[in-house]
Amino acid sequence: MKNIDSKGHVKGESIYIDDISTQTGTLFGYVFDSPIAKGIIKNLDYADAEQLEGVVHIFTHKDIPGDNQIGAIIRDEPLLAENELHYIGQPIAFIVAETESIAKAAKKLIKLEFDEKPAITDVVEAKEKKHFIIPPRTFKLGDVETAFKKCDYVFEGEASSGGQEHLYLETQAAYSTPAENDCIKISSSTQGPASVQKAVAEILKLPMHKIEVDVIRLGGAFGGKEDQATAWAAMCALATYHLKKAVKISLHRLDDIRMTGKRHPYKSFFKIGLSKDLKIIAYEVDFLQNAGAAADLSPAILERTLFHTTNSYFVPNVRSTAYSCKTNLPPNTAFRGFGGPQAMFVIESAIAKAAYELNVDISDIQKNNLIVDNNEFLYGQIAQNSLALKSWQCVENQFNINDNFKKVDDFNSKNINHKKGISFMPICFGISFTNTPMNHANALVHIYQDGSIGVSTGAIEMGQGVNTKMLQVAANVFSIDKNKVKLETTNTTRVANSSPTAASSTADLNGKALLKACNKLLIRLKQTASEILNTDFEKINLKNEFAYIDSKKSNLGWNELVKSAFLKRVNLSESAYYATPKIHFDKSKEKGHPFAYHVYGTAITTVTIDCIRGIYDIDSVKIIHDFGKSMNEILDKGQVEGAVVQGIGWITMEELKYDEKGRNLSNALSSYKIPDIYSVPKVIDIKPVETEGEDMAIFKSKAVGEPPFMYGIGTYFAIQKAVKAFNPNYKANFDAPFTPEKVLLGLYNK
Ligand code: LUZ
Ligand code: MOS
Repeated sequence: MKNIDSKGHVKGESIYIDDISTQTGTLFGYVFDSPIAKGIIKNLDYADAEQLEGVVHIFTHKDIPGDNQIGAIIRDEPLLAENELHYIGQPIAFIVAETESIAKAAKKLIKLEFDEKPAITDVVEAKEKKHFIIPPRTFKLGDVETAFKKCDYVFEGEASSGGQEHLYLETQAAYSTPAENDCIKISSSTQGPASVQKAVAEILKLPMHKIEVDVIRLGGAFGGKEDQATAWAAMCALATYHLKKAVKISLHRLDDIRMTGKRHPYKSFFKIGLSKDLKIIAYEVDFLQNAGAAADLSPAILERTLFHTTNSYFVPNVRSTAYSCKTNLPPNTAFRGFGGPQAMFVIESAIAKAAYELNVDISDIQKNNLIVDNNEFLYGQIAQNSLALKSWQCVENQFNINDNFKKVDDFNSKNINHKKGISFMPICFGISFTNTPMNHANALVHIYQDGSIGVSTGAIEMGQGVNTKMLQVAANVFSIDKNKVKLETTNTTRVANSSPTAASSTADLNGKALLKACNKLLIRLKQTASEILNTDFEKINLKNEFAYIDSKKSNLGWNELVKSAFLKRVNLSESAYYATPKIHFDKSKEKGHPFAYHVYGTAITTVTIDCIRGIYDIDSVKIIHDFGKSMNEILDKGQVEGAVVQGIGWITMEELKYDEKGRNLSNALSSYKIPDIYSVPKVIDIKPVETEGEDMAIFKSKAVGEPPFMYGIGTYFAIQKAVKAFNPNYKANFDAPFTPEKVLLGLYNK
C-alpha cells in the first residue's frame, strides 16, 4: 500500500502549519535573538521598535506569568533570556506585529548592550573546565584492566564525528489561537504534542487542559522537532495569552539554522585489545559529547551512545564513559540515531585502526566478533534472535562479495588516478525509548454508524508514513477497505500524555495500542453478528466486509452490521493503552533489559575516488536489512533509502563549522552541503533478511526509522580504503565528515 499522503503531497494539497487558513486579525511573530555566544545583557532597549507602526507588542521574559523554562529533562533553558546569554541565536524577545515584514523591520530597531565573555565551543576545553550538563556515566562489562593485559595487540586512538543540520523541509512553525475561558489552541510542527502542551501550560501557569495542541503533519523532523518545536509554540501562545489574538510564526530557513540545535558532534578516545585470532577482548572508550548551551535531550542521547558502544559486536570486557560537555553553541538535540551513530563510528574506527596496524582487512575483525544469541550487551541485556551473522552471510552470498572485492583489487591495480574502496557496515540498534516510562501509547477509535472509521493515536505523521501503517492496522483487524478508515490529526484532547514520535518506536507503540482498541470493537461486532445470525460467537468471522459463519459467507455486510450494532446500543467507540512489556533498566547499576528488541543488518559500500581532485562517487550500497515481516515494503524501503543517504551525508559532506566566537560558519545551503541527486549512491540495493519477525513489533514488522542511518558509516571506511590504495603512507585518522578536502589531504600526506 502506498503512503496515503502521496497524492496530496504531489498535488500540493497536504496541509502544513504555513498552509492553515489564518483567522482574521492573525498577528505574526519574529524572534530577536542573541548576537553573541556568551555574555551578560546590560540593557535591552526596544522602545523605538515598539513605536514602529504595525508593531503590536514586544514580549520579554518579564511577560511570562509562569516559569520561564522549556528544559524538559533539566530545567536549565529559559524560553526568553533574562540576564545571561549562552549561544548565538538564543531567543531574547518575541516581536509581534500585524505582518511579518513589520516584525522583521522592528527587529533592526532593538538595541542590545552586552558584556561579551569568551565562548567555549570545544569539548576538550569544556571537559577540562568540568563544564558538564550531567555527571559523566560509565557502562561496564567484564574487567577491562585485566583483559588488556592478556591481549596480544592493543591499539589506541581518537575519533571525531561532526554535527548535522536536520534540514527538515518545513521549518519550525506554530500557530496559536485563543479559545473561550482563557484556553489556547496551538497548531505546532512538533514530534511531541504532549511536551508542547506541558511546557506551554507551565509557562502560562495554566492547567494542561486549557492548552490544546493539534498536529496535522510535519514536513520532516528527523529528531529536530522532538524537543525543539516547543519554544516557537510557547512564544506564540504567550502572545495569544496576552493579546487574545491568533499569532503565527514560521521560521525562515536561515533563522532556523542559526537558532536551533543539531546532531551532537562527538570527540572520542578509544583503546582496543585483540587476541592473535582477531577476537576483540577488551574495549575502552571515552565519549565527549558537545551538548551546546543547555541540556535539551543531551542526557538521553548520551545514554543511547553508551548503549551502542559496541555496535553489533560482542566484546566481553568493556568500559564506556560518556561526558556531556556544555559549550556555547545552540543546544544540540535529537537527530535520527540519537547518539547511536556517534558511538558506532568510534568502534568501527577502533576496528579499522587495528586492521590497518595488523595488515588484515577490516572485515576480518568485524565478522569474527559479531554478536550471537546469549552474548551479553554491556548493559546486561542478552542477545536474542541476533541477525548480525545471518545478515552478514546474506550480504556475502546474495551480493557475491568475493567477486566484489576482487573487482576492486583489479580496478586498483589497473588505475592510477582513480581508486576504489569497499567496506562492510553491520548495524545493531536497540528499539525502545531508553527511558523506560516513555514506552507507551494510546489509541482512540470511533466506528461511525455508516461503517466508516476515525482513528486517533499519539503518532505524528512526518513523511515516514506512520498514518498509513496505522490505517493498515485498523483495516486489517476489521477486514474492511482502506477507504473506510481515516486517520485524524494528532491532538492532545483525543490522545493525552503521548510520548513523542521518536526512537523508531512510534508505529510499534501506537500500532499495538490501536490493535488492542480495534480488537475490543471487533469482539463487540462479532457478538452483534452472532445475535443477528443466530449462531455461536466463536463461529463468527469478519472478512472482506462480510460476516462469515465458520468459512461460509453470510449476507450480513459490514455497513449493515455496524448499523445494527448502533441500533442495539452497542458502544462503537473504544480506546486502548499499550506499554511495552518486559523492558526495564536500573540506572544505579547501569544494567537491565532496556530494549524490546534489536534491529540488525549489514551493508557493503563501494566507492571510487578521484585521486587528482579528492572528490568521490559512491558506486553502490548493498544492504541486507532486518525488516522483520514488513507490513509495508514500499514505506520501509523508502525509510532505508532515505536513512542511508542521510547517514552518508553526515559522514562525508555535511560539515558544520563554528568559529571561536561560536558563530556558525556553515549557516546556509551555500556553505553547508547536503547530498543531492548527484552525490547519492548510484545504486542502493536493499534486500530483506529472512526471519520469523518479532512479536514485540507491530504485526512482526520491525521498527525502521533510525537503524539504517548507520549504514552510511560504511562509506567513511570505503573512502579510507581507497585513499590507502593510492597513498601507502596515508596515516588513517578518524575525523568525520570525510569531505573531499580531507580526502585530498589524505591522498598526499607523507
Ligand atoms: N528519544 C528519546 C529518542 O527520548 N529517547 C530515546 O531513547 C530515543 N531514541 C532514539 C530517538 N529518539
Ligand atoms: Mo528521534 S532522533 O527518533 O526524534
